[in-house]
Amino acid sequence: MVLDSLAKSLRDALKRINKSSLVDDRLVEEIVKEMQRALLMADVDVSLTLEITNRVEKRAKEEPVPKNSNPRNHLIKIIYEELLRILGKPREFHVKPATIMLVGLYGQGKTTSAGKLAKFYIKHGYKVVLIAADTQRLGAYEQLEQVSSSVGASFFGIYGEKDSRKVVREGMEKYRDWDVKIIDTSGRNAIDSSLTKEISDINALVKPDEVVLILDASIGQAAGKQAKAFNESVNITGVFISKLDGTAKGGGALSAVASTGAPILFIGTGEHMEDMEYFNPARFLSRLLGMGDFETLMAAAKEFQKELDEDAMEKMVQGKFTLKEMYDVWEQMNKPGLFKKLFDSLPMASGGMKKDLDDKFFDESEGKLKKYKVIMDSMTYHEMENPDEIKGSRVERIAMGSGYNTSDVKELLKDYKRVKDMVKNIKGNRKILSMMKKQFKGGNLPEDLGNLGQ
Ligand SMILES: Nc1nc2c(ncn2[C@@H]2O[C@H](COP(=O)(O)OP(=O)(O)OP(=O)(O)O)[C@@H](O)[C@H]2O)c(=O)[nH]1
Ligand SMILES: [Mg+2]
Repeated sequence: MVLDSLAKSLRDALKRINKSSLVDDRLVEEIVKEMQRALLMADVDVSLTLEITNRVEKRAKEEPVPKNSNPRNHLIKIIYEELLRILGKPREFHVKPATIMLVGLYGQGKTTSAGKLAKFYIKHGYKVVLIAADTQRLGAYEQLEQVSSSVGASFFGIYGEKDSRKVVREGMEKYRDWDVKIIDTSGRNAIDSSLTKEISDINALVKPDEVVLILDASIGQAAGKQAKAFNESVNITGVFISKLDGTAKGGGALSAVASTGAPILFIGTGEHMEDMEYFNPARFLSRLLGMGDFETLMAAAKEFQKELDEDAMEKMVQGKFTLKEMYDVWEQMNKPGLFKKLFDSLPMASGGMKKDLDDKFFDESEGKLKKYKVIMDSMTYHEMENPDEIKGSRVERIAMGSGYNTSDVKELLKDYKRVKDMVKNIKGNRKILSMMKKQFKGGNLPEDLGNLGQ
């Protein structure tokens, strides 16, 4: 995960709050000190760090605890809200046909991010072309061509052409009917008049829907100055912070950019083409803190309540949990991710159980659920009720009947066993069960958290 050490310190602080029997001034002061240390280590600006932590301290000491909360949750809520302030406001972003110009200094990750964006749009079903407007750097043409082919996007460039405007003009004309056009422009060592002119010219030529500035997270707070300078000369619509995976300074980059008012649209979390995320401050922070995703949780809890009757959770854990039950629950929720969302929402209580379930298990996509359904459809009723009997030739028969491999059938059985163990765990733990039920009713969640994001 990105910002590992910041995440760890903040999580430790929250754990400490959760474990303490009393929330008093001393605890608040210690937590505030810990936060200061963690934020400064992550390169967050000193005065911003002090501003945030002073507010935490003041609010924690002065604000009365609301009736529907308790001192511990209230302190956590204050920390969450104050940290959220430093990540800025999310910008609404719709995935739709668009012309996107990427700008930035040398080596910030423009070309790589162009590929990631292309892949992102292709996944959404759009036809994408990448236009090689970096006519300055040797090898830029080949690099973008290679990136395009690796993500399955079209590529346009004029080999050896020095005039980027010409390339862009011809590319835009030739790929007029393409849904998404991404223009990879050339960098410079610093923002100078030649760069500003080149970008302004292309801007005037194509009138892009988005001008996205790419910033390398490892430059830390300096990202803020760059964002400001680019914004003054070319009017950027959003920022893509790349390489957040490889630096402890990410907190500095994120907070400094956010403080300029330029919205952070995406973050790059690795060298591979799928290592990109849409940036939502609330979601990012919740994940960083290991709190589960409050926003998603609120939505998921509502859905869950709608789909399952009040005691369904209890029924699920009390009755016999066979493949049939698992199928029904999945069928009812019809969203494989929901289970993880709900589970993630129980940060502290479920720690022990969570370690049994790695991310891979939860990474079940729609595809996996569909696959499992098809496989289960090839089982007899007896097999669904007695999954332990599915062995040897039965596995082969089910695989044949479903059109999948025996390894897929075995994978399903393995996942079933893990869910079953987890359910058994919940069953044996009344405290967790009642907490889960409470969470779904929203009782334990600060009510206004759902509105903090968008
Ligand atoms: N770990 C990591 N590496 C990244 C990420 N994004 C880009 N890189 C790496 O950063 C280096 C520079 O990336 P480019 O995409 O070539 O940067 P650029 O801005 O196009 O560079 P110029 O065209 O030379 O100005 C490459 O080695 C990329 O693999 C990221 O999110 N994580
Ligand atoms: Mg490049």
